[in-house]
Amino acid sequence: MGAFLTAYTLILSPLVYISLWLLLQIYGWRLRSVNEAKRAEILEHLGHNREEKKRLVGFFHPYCNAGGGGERVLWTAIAAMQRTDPDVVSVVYSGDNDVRKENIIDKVKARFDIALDPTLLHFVFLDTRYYVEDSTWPRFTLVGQSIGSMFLAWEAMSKLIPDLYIDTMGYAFTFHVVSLLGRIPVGAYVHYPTISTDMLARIKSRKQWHTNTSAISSSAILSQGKLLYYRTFMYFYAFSLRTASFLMVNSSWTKDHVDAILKRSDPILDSVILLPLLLFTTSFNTNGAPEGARIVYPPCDTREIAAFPLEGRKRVILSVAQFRPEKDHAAQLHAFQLLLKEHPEYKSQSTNDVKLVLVGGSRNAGDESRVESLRKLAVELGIHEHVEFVVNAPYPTVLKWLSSASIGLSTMVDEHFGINVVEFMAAGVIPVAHASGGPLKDIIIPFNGERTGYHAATPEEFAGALQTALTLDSEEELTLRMRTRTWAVQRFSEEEFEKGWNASGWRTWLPQ
Ligand SMILES: *[C@@H]1O[C@H](CO)[C@@H](O)[C@H](O)[C@H]1NC(C)=O
Ligand SMILES: *[C@@H]1O[C@H](CO)[C@@H](O)[C@H](O)[C@H]1NC(C)=O
Ligand SMILES: CC(=O)N[C@H]1CO[C@H](CO)[C@@H](O)[C@@H]1O
Repeated sequence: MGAFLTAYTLILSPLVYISLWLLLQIYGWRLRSVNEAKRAEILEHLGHNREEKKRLVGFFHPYCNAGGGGERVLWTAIAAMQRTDPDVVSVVYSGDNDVRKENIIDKVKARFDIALDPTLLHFVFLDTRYYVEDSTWPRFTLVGQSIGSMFLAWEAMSKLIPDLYIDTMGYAFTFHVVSLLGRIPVGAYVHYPTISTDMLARIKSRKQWHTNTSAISSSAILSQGKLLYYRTFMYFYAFSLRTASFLMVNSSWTKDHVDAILKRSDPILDSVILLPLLLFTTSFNTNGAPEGARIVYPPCDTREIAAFPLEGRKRVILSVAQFRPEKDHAAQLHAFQLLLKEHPEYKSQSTNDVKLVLVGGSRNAGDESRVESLRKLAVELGIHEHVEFVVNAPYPTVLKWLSSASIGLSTMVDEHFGINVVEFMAAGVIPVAHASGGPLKDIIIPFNGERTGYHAATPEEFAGALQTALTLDSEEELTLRMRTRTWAVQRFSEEEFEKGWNASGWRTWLPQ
């Protein structure tokens, strides 16, 4: 007990904090004082002479060579910056220290068709990426990875301090390290909140969910402990996000969550935690992102799809979705059955017949058995002769369906985004999607006050929307296809993305 009390008073002692704070200040000051030389050396290495005044924008993206959607955002942003701001050198902090700069640039060109100027791009390779790997933190993953990311950012700042730091992978906890050691402004592009208010609510209602273990959820005490863990984590996460000078998010869904987190208040934790924290934040900018996060949609590559002819489409209702449970393919079959029941003429083997085609990937045995039960369901509903399953088809086959179908069907509830719906639209396929999530808020919305597709929720509404889309007169139909394409291509274009970055105000945070 005595030892415990001593430890506790020690932790709370202002002296401990002040010494720690002093040490950090001295350390940060030392890092900053040797930074000028490092900077000059890098710029010289890139072929810029000393008279050119360059500014460095750092991108924290430890997995920059992964080739996914997050990387497309990163490289599109950097390419745009290189085009419009030749006095800015982009610095990418990457853990891919087994590859060379040229390899990464070549891969970006091959994968995304984005050409990067090597003279305006520098890589800082980090050796401690394992700190943020899942496998390093089998338990307490959230906290483990977050603390790990702080160490990774420490390595980053000890190697080079830029003029502005932008996190593009969702490591909000790194902001503190960067502000404290580098004394520079911080911004972020958030794809997905590290923890969401939904998660907290779910634990509160003590529902079991995907990271549960039966031992934890069966015990009330442990469940309370878990709630406290997530709540404290959320507290620190919100605290980190608020230190950012600007925040961008990739969709309405993410914006809703990030804004909710920014607005969240937790007076109890405030009184326990905030005071010591403030000591470390005196040098921070804490006025950040006052108006909340700004939506900047990631650019979608629609070039090939948007060249498909709009006329001469087959009477095909197309679904493009992995055979995962949440995609709710069964709802598609039920809606289609209703449609055929009300319009038996669509079953006739004439020019009038309508077909439902389900294109999708099957990743594992679970998906496979799902496809089997969907086939059975089609037989039970008596529509199997009008339904075709296209499982694990190569991409050219998917494109062939996109170029020939009339209507695109998507039934997933609360989909965060819905890239398949964007692809329907760019292809000129009239979308009919569930009235929720991204398709409702971000994608199928009026363009110049006119519709770009249909929403539905119940099987009856889906059948009704399909019927409406099938019976448009040919001029109306062509106009709708054209509008839906124009809208999708424009809204999710690189130009719109660049406008969003401009509007984030990143330039105003650079030293003049
Ligand atoms: C935003 O990022 C998340 C996580 O990577 C992704 O699931 C979602 O589809 C993205 N949204 C958009 C609009 O790309
Ligand atoms: C973004 O801003 C830069 C610099 O002001 C400008 O050159 C560029 O055209 C802008 N891009 C868009 C898409 O508005
Ligand atoms: C969603 C989920 O994985 N829930 C699991 C929670 O834990 C129980 C007991 O281990 C499982 O049966 C659930 O499937």
